[in-house]
Amino acid sequence: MAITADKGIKVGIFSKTFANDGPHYGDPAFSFLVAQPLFASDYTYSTIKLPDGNDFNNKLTLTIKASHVDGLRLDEQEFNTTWVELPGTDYVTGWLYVSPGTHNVYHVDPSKTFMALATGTEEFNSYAFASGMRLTQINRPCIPSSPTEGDILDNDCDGQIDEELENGIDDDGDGSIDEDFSLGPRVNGNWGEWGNWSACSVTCIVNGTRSRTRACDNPAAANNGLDCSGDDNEVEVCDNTGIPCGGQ
Ligand SMILES: [Ca+2]
Ligand SMILES: [Ca+2]
Ligand SMILES: [Ca+2]
Repeated sequence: MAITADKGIKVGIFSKTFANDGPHYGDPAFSFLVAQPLFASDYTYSTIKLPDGNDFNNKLTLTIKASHVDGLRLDEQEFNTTWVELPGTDYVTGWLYVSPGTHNVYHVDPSKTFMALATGTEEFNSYAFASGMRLTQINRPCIPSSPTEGDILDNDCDGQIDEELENGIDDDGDGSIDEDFSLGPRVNGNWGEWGNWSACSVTCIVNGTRSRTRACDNPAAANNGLDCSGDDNEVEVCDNTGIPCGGQ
C-alpha cells in the first residue's frame, strides 16, 4: 500500500498480533513509518534484548525501489530475500531474520535509499521501530539551491533529496543531470603494500628490532566506507649475529 500526501502527515503501523509467527507470540507492536523522501541509504541499529528473557526472533523488513535491490548489503554481506511488489508503486518489500545485536544495512550507492523496519517477537513480547531515517524538512516551501555532495537538501525542489550521483549522468531519468547529488558510492578501505623494513635497531651481536608500515590507501576509505582493520605497522626481532660491532 502507498499513501501520498501534500501536507505533513504521520503514518504508523500497528501489528495487532504476531500469532502466526509461533506459539504464544501475542503482544502487539507499533512503529511510525518513514516517508519516502526521508529514506536513507545507511542504517546502523541494534536489536532489543530483555534484561532476563529469551532472545527475540529479530526481523528486518526493507522497502526499496525494485530496480535498486542489488546494491543492498547487511553487515558487509549480500543477502537473499523474497521481494514482494507494492501495488501501484515501483517499490518492493522483503524481510529477513537477523541475529541479536548491532547491524549495519546499507546500499553501496548512497543515492539509492530505502526504509528499514526492525521488528522482533519473543514469547510474550514484541517490538517494532524504524531502523533510522534522514532528518530533513519535507512538505515545506522549497527554494532551489546549488547542490553539494550529500547536503540532504532537495536542491531542485522535485520532492526528492540527493537523488543523483555526481557523475555526468541523469541517474533518475528526469531529464536533468546531477541536479541534486548524494555522496559518491561507498568505498571500504584496503591496505596498500608494506613498506621496506627499517634498519635493525642494533648493529652487533645483540638482537634488535625493525619495523615497517603500510597505509590504508589501496583504496582509502571514502563516503562512510570502513577503514582497514588491523595494524598499520609491524615490528619484528632482527638478528645481526655475526656482524662485528664497531671498534671491538
Ligand atoms: Ca531533488
Ligand atoms: Ca548523476
Ligand atoms: Ca536527474
